[in-house]
Amino acid sequence: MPVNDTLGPDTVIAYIGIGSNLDGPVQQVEDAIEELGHLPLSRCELVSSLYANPPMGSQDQPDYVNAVVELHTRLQPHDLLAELQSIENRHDRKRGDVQWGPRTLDLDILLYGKQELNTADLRIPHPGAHERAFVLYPLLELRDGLSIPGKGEIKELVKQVPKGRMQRVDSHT
Ligand code: A4P
Ligand code: MG
Repeated sequence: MPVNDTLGPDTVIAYIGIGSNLDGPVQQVEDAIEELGHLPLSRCELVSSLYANPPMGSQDQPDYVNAVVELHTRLQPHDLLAELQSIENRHDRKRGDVQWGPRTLDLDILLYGKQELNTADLRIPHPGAHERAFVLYPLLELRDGLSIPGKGEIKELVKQVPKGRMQRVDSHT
């Protein structure tokens, strides 16, 4: 599973889902992409388009902007999670008690190589990845041959998940 990369022989290809629906979501997502590029032992290899889409969960919140990044990394999964949470905190992320409530920035580890992990604070693949349009379509844009371990090929999974009102947004850069 680890690939031989300029970062070193134990590099893993991970996919990070980015979401925001508060305080200037396009800018939040663009800033997060920039910050992901500066993570230790990591390189941001590919970035999907930004997509605007209706909220999953309570409809009483603004639309989301979502994107996915391919990150080559030598960080172990829990170290990567800690780095993502510190980026979220820098974006003034408030953890409310409403499930799937609005947020300035959410960073999820969608895939970490082909690894499957089920611990109290980290589940990989992300448990919602295979059924969410805002995850599957950006992943498909990045790599058309990808699979979600335990779930199947993304190009097959998208057949069950309509795009709905999801649309690309122009980024500022
Ligand atoms: N955690 C477990 N596995 C992971 C993983 N693979 N990646 C734990 C990241 N974190 C993971 O996350 C709660 C806990 O999940 C973390 O402490 C971590 O240990 P959180 O970010 O604090 O809370 P959350 O994001 O509200 O929880 P949850 O249930 O993971 O929500 P989701 O699945 O992230 O969904 N609608 C649209 N259109 N677009 C969105 O991006 N996002 C959500 C949140 C709701 N609706 C949305 C979107
Ligand atoms: Mg999350």
